[in-house]
This record gives sequence, structure tokens and C-alpha cells, in this order.
Amino acid sequence: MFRETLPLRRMTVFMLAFCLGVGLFSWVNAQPEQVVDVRIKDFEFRATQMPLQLNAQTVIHVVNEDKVRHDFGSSIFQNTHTRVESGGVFTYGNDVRGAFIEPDHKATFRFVIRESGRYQFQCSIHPEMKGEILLLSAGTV
Ligand SMILES: [Cu+2]
Repeated sequence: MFRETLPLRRMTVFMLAFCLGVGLFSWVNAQPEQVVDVRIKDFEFRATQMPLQLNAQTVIHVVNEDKVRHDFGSSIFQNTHTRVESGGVFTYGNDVRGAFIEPDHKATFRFVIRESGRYQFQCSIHPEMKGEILLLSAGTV
């Protein structure tokens, strides 16, 4: 009788650990992302950002509303693992520089900012197109 209940008990412990793991994973994933919205229109970047914090999951949405191809490039992605999605193409890495965005398309960059500062972004195709993302250290880190 005892011998039969032991594997069951082990199974229960395993299931508990598994559920705890899944719960923790969902909790971490449920942490809100801080969002920067960038619209490209008439060869200009128009950025809307909330106050950004260091070491928090950050997402930059870039929408190209022009009829020509643009590029969104920034040093903000340097030395931090970045996931880029542009036109259905995914890029990952620590050396992401930016992405091209076709007319009426959008790109999404997901990463964590490691250092505070002013981060320029620009379009490599049209060098006069520039913008800035500001991250002041809030003292909460
Ligand atoms: Cu451009």
C-alpha cells in the first residue's frame, strides 16, 4: 500500500513545482512593458514616450505612414538583447542597429535599457530625419 502511494506523492511534488514554475513565468511575463510610440510622417519622426525606467522591459513601436521606405536606427539597442519584428521578419541579438520599415508598415523593438541617457535615433536613408529618446535615471534603480 505504502509503496504504491510513494510515486504518486513524487508525482504530486513534481506537479506542484511545475505549476509554481508556470505561475512564476506568467507573472514575470505579465510585468507591464514601457512603451515608446514613434510615427513617421512627412519625413519626420514623432515620438511619444512615457517616463522610462532602467532595466524594465521596453517596447518601441514605429509606424511608417509615408509612401517611401524609412529606417529606424539607434544606439539604444547596443549591448542589450533586442528582438525586432519588421514586416514579418524577426531579428534578435545584442548588436541590432535598427530596421528598415516599408511604406505603411510598422516595426517593433523589444529590449531592456541598461544605461540612462539621451538616445538619438535616425533614418539612415534620410540623414535629416532625427529624434531622441530620453531616459533620466530616476533613482529607483
Ligand atoms: Cu527615412
